[in-house]
Amino acid sequence: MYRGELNFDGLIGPTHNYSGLSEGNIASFKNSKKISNPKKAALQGLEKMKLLIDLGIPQGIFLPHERPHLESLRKQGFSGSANDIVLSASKTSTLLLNQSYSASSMWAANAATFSPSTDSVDSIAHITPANLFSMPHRRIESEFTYNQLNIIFNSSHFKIHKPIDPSELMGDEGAANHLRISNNHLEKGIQIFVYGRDSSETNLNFVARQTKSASEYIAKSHQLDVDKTFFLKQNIEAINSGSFHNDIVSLSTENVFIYHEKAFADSKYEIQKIKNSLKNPNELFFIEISEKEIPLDVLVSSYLLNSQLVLNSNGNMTFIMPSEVKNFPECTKWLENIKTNSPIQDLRYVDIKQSMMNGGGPACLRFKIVVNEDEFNNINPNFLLNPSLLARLENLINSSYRDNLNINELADPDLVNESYTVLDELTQIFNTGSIYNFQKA
Ligand code: SUG
Repeated sequence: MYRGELNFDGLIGPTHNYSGLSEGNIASFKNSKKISNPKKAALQGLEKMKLLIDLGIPQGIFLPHERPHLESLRKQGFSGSANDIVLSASKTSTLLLNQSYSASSMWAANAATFSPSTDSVDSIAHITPANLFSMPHRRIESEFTYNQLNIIFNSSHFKIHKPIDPSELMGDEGAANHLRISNNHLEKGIQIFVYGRDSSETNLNFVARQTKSASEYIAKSHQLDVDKTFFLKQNIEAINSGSFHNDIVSLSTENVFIYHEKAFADSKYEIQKIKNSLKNPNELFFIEISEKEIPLDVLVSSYLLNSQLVLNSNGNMTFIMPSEVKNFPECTKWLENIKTNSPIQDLRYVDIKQSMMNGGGPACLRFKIVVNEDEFNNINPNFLLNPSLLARLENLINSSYRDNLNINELADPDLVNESYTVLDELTQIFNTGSIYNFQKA
């Protein structure tokens, strides 16, 4: 019997690489063309999942998506066998090939938006897969995400919506732009949707991925109480400093909400509006980080707030940060004080460098949900990590993932088979039957 927070991390796939595909994501550009280590990446991801289990929080897993995604290459006119497609794409468009090979589904915070049953008028948990319109290599994730969510979550207790029809006006990036604050996980809370641009704003000179209309659409279809739903705009300065998703400059868990003073447009006014809506705002911890304490660019470079804040079995909170944070004295100084003025009492660091080099911190790697006992019992148990599943996954990764992958090797036809063999084994381990296109052909 379990109730509370549960995270689904994206298992890092065998084609993890650095292609520099994400405009506005500083790490992705900086590390473009570097040699990746898919084996290390996947093991680092599993280590983080293990930590959550050690803290008493069950851990779920999303399977990697089918990469290369030949379907998208076929839509671009490539035809023939898998080998033919990869070879001709490598000769005429490495960009299209690289997009079809991205392991970006690992960043599960972008998989979907979740609203717990306590917040919705119809008392059912709602999940909307993100359409990830703004980045071509990510746009191809939504279809498989939708299918996978339907395999994991029983429709008796979870309403899985279709992804919003993708368009310039309706860009949706999932939970990375969504916050929830409540006295405790299972009490009715408030939800904050953070968007980068109003749908009428086009031709901006920065990449604002989430649109207000998409956020409004989700709030409505999740049947949220309008008095408890807020729409905040990202501050342009934050986006331009590299906060392409809001979860790099703010985070929330239960009654703790931490944000940089420059995270939101009209921040003082908007935060006050949220406080005014609460019965007892003093019971909540609104922790603002000032520019003086930690300059915005330092916050973005350190990924301090792209961390997981979780309630541990001692009843206080554990802050799980990327180890890179230790390199920033402003952050370590700020952390020295946090224990005295918040429920955060335990600081942990994880080594997820392989993901960080593509701009994905601890919070990016997970899709967070909160469930009651009944809902927990309606989640497919094959997708929950336990010691034997962990051992099988470690075994597979150690025996079948490459130690290094240069982006030129994406043109190697052997990699197609290698990747599909791993995915095929995963479907056996998770007992899903045939879920990938190459298994259905
Ligand atoms: O969408 N990186 C991801 C990182 C996602 C981070 N997620 C959150 N903040 N929640 C992105 O920019 C890099 C892929 C490449 O360059 O090959 C990438 O897609």
